[in-house]
Amino acid sequence: MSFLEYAPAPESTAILNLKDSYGLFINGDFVPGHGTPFETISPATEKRIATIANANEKDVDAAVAAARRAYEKTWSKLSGADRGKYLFRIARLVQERARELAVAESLDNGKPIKESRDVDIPLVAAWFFYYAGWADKLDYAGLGAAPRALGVAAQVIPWNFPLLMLAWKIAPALAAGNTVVLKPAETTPLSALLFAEILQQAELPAGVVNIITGAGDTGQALVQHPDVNKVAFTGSTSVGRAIAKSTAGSGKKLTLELGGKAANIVFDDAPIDQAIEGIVNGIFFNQGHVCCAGSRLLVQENIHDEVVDRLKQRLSTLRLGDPLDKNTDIGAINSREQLDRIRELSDIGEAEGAERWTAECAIPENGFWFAPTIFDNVSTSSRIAREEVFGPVLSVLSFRTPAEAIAKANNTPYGLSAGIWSDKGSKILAVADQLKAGVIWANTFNRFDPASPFGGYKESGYGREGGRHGLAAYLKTGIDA
Ligand code: TAP
Repeated sequence: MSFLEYAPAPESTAILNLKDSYGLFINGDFVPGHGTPFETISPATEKRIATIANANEKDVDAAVAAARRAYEKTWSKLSGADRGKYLFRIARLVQERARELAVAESLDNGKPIKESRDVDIPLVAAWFFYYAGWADKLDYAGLGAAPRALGVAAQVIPWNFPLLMLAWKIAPALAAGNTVVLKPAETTPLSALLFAEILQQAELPAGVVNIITGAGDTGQALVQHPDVNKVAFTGSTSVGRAIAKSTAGSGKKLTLELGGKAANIVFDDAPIDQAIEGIVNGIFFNQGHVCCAGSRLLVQENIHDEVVDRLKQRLSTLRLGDPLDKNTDIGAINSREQLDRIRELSDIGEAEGAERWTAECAIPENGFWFAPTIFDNVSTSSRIAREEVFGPVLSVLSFRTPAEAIAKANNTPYGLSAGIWSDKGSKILAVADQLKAGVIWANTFNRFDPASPFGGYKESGYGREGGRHGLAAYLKTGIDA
């Protein structure tokens, strides 16, 4: 089969006005860090983008102290309506600078520009607009009478949706009246630093949000700091477990958004065309670097061959390459470390007997890349069926009856999300009722909305982000008081 050739359609980076080096954003200003600075690179080219300050314990102390001062002197004194005005202002500035933020995100993270432009950044603005609306209505959120802010929130986020995870953390924290110290991931600090410039533009009072860059030890110093009241973490289950241990008994309120191994269940009465698109979106969106990715396809046995054949055809049309090209479907893997992990788990999958198929595509010379891959006939005990690959790799398993599909879907230590594809509403509801997952999509996948709570069961963590449930994580409510 031959395909139309696309001309390159690269998004210009001229809109970016990047500095050569960035300091830590503490108390409203960029200041030097006391740790050894590091470089952030483009994963698509391995070229340096900027030098980034590294926060050590002294810097973490300064950031927490700034957040504490701002909490006591300004932020807790403002009315909800006034806090809301700042959040609306931030949301509008994100919209105004959307193109610039999308280019920065794709450059630093490696995700396709069409995703950062059409999904990440619009959702960032939506999250700030949504929580701006709640800031003066906390008494009516159904969380008990007169809920109160907790104080200083320590927030640590991963690299897969850098600015969106920042919005999920900062917007509800500020709406609820808390101040914040946030640490972005080491490999993707850029959009958080541009966001700090937006906070200056919005004239947010100094110290209300502080952004400190660094690696895992900076995150560890932040979450263990004795003067934080709340810890919010998104990342791997192993780090989440360590944080749960270190905060136990400290009185800090904790929410953990961890990994997942979602089942995407396709019944034989499903609309197949839509299901194929949904499976592709479920696992190949953002190179599969998605905690709620539909990484385990459970397909009913009598349509297994048709679905797998059509998936292979569809994957052969995906375009892998320059994240800044508007035609790109699959961008770069975020880091060499992550690429090594995807390769290792894929090799294990093959060694354990699953049938490996990889879409044919040209891999660029520099940068970190992994072509879309399917493993068929995967056994439930195989490591690629149990562990999070966090890459563009789909494991296919089959089932005969709804009961078998449910048992296989729930056979995982995780419980973040799931998908069901069927023509019958009653079947969808009956199956959804028995799946142990925080979010269940029906005849769609990977849909996000600020009004809808998101979070997991079991090793996927606890607490919810989004919706009024997301506010509860940042408030002392009747239950806690
Ligand atoms: P992690 O290695 O856990 O890193 C997450 C963040 O924690 C990063 O900022 C990291 O800093 C920092 N960190 C590392 N060690 C720490 C420690 N001991 N104490 C405090 N902070 C520490 O995860 P990752 O590899 O970046 O992200 C991938 C994982 O996140 C996947 O498992 C994915 O499923 C999960 N994830 C979950 C969700 C939700 S909503 N459930 C969303 C996105 C991602 P450095 O990056 O600088 O090392």
